[in-house]
Amino acid sequence: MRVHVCRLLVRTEEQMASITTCLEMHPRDAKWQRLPSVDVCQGSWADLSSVFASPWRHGWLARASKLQRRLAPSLFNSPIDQIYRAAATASYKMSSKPDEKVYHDNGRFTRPDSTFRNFVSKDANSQFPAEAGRYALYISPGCPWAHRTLIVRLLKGLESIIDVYQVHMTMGPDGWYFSGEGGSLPEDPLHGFKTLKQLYLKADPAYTGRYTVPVLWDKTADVLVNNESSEIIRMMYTEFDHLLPEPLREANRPGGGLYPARLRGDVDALNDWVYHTVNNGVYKAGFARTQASYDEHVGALFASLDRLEARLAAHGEPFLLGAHLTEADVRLYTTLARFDVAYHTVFMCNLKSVRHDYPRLHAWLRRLYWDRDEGGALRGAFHRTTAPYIGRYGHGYAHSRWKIVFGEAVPLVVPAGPAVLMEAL
Ligand SMILES: N[C@@H](CCC(=O)N[C@@H](CS)C(=O)NCC(=O)O)C(=O)O
Repeated sequence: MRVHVCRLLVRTEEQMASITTCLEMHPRDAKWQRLPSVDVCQGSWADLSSVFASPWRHGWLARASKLQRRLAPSLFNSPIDQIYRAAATASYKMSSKPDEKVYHDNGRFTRPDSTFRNFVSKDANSQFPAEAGRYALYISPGCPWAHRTLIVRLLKGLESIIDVYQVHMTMGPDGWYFSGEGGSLPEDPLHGFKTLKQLYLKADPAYTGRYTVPVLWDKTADVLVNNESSEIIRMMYTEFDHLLPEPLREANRPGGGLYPARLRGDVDALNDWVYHTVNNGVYKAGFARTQASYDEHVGALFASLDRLEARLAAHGEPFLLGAHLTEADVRLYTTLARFDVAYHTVFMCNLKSVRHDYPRLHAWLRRLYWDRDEGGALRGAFHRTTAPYIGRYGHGYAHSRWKIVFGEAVPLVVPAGPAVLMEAL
């Protein structure tokens, strides 16, 4: 059975604004409940306002924007009585736990696991052998997870080996799309697609998860290899080394590379709590839909930033794990580069700021950001992947929060500050 959900968005009492959502769900969980949405949709303005008072409204809003045009094209620009008739035939269900596309569980932001988990290998006989020109990364430069892959691609000197295809800085109704604006390609250069969703459905027509960046695509086999940034960057360290000049190979990097055998336990341990409380912690605070969830996660976030600051103070070395850059630095960097300009303002992560309250993290951040030496050890990787976009992070996050938390039901307002995006060294 297919179940439809309708949401009416009312801007003023006089003017029925539009139906912005009619979305379809597949009841695969016995805990889902049937709720009396039909009455609401058929009803008066007073009844409509009860939709927005409903504890279920956030679930509707979260699902709404991605699916609306595909599922309800006929409801767009319809006369109001047709909308009511369509709505009267609709009903909705709400899950007590998130499915692949749902971000919230009782007001707490949850990030579903990535789905495509194959690996490129240096072994020429493997399913995905490392070859120059064979792979492409689909990215949005605003996304911190995609940003990891951009940094490592430059750190490793993989520019001529792995292509980058950029989508628009913000998502549309169907998620990421190609716009031809602000560095985005006009369309997917391999298939002519306009959205990332089309690419995911090409990879797997039965795919029901989120259409996330980054995506590592195999151009030769025309398949999606992997959409998990933490794994994509690890492939990049070692599996392409035979295609690179000697100095760029991991074995020849200072300290033994980005994920050196002697530090693996330490890198993994650090990554683990930094991921949960910092990288993803900012989202748990910024996308929280209850005060309790926000309070909990904002507290954990700043406790971890304090811990990172104390760590740098204790060892006095330039990087998180000592004298040399490791993966742990790359993973923390993409969050801290966005911190004062987006998470502090838009995500309300504002107990402290990096620039005013964390002198060592601030120095660490600025050293990475301001290193523009393309011939140096860092190859200007942090600056080149951040500076062109940092001015748009605030807008990007305001837009995401507007979609995910407010379901686009309020005007989008973007904070102006801070006036200085990254302070000088
Ligand atoms: N675990 C994934 C997370 C990727 C992710 O969540 N990317 C976000 C952008 S920052 C995305 O594409 N979201 C699309 C959506 O939720 O529809 C990774 O690290 O690669």
